Amino acid sequence: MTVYFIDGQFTGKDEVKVSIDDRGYYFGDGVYEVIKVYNGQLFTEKEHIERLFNSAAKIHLSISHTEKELVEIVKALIEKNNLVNGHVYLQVTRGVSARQHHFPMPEVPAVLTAYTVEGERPTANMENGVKVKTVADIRWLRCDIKSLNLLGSVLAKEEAKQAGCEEAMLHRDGLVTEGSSTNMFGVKDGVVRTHPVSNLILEGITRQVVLQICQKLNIPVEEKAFTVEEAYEMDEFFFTSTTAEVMPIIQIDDRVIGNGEIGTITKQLQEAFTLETP
Ligand code: DCS
Repeated sequence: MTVYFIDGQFTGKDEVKVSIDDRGYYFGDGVYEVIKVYNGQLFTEKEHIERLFNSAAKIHLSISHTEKELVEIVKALIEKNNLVNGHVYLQVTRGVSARQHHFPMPEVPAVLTAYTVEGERPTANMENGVKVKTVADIRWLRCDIKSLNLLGSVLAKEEAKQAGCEEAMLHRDGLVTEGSSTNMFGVKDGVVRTHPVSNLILEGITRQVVLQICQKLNIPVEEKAFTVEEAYEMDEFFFTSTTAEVMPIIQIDDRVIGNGEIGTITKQLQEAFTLETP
């Protein structure tokens, strides 16, 4: 049975007790992270833990552990669960308090939950490419926070799934922002294009790794929003995330991208990304 970490203790899944009054349950009042594990080793954990603390600070939530303690807890979970390949899920909520919108007064401790999930690289999709569906981005205006409030993303992903697509490509005022749980990239005339970092997207860690790889490989990058129409006309397209890595997109709505096969730059980035992982 998977070992969980909750309320300062390691425990079996069946023994995990969550209060009905947890603010995560009532309001989605908390933040989370997903960190990938390859061959028993964490990948970019420093960046993920740092983003967790940044997200928490943006919602005025104080985590009752240090960054170092969190890494230790995560490493202990990997060991206790004998996790080889998969990911660690971490969430922190604003604690347990009778339901009222404003912050608990007096303050209550934040509740940290963490556990591991086994999973291999999505190699079939990485080799064949996937389809995405354009969906209006109805989320709030603080998408830079990795908040537990995911209803906008949940509805978008479901709409994409119903249409037989792997992911939703979100657009706001005609401009592509990101995916429901991924960052979106196009390639046009050899230039990699993606939405700039702002309140409208989550600054993905995989996005950062990919942009660093582009720099190393001398692939030009333009961090500037593009329209859905421009997306249809890209030579290549892909999305990135911790679990999806560099995922080629071969079709957006009913429009085939390029010649319907994985693009050469996408392939180059996939290969370089794999070399970065433990
Ligand atoms: N954009 C959104 C809205 C996300 O939720 C995520 C991560 C990303 C971009 C990509 O960020 P990373 O590269 O740092 O993963 N979503 C996580 C999730 O909910 N499951 O897996 C990753």
